[in-house]
Amino acid sequence: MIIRQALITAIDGPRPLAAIEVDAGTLQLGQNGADGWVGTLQVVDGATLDLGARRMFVDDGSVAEFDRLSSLIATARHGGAWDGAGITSSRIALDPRAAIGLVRLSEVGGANSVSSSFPLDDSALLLALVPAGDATMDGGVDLNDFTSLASSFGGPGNWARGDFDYDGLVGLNDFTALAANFGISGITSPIAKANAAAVPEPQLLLAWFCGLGLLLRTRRHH
Ligand SMILES: [Ca+2]
Ligand SMILES: [Ca+2]
Repeated sequence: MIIRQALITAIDGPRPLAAIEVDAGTLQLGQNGADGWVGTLQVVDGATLDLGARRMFVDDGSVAEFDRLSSLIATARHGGAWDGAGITSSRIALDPRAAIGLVRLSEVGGANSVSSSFPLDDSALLLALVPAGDATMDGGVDLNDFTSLASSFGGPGNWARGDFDYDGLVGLNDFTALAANFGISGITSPIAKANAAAVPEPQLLLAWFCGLGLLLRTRRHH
């Protein structure tokens, strides 16, 4: 079953769909935070999918699908203004700390870490409204997220590895986004939260940042 714009009201329920295809304008999904599950997600150039507060699982976990969704989020993000076409959430205007995270479930603990009534496997993709910096998609920004970013810092990456501005690289802008939200939780919690890491002191965060700088310099010199 393929759902197009004309059937917008029909899809606003928790049922699996073969595909969502946004052909024009903006398709706004429910604001109630329910889950969605689709085989593939198509948004043509210039059209917009507004996820609201909804988690969206995409069964097609191919690299091509991941990259396509990633670039749709990047165009919607539009340098942080979140006013472009593509995949976005109108909730970000209400809470600028938020962003759309995109991960493969295998990157965040696997399908078993997600409580959902839909059939999920580890290769499925998840899009959800989370705080910028929340690499682990558990709704909070803490030491675990920093560790993900630090391990890819200065190189290529995706959301789960610390690329929060969708430019394909893990760098200073991504660290800044994480640092700005460090210690917050509770915007949404797409993934069952593991034991919460203790919130470090600000000076410790500064020490980490200095460590990152050293790491980057060391890599450049080799
Ligand atoms: Ca997190
Ligand atoms: Ca980046």
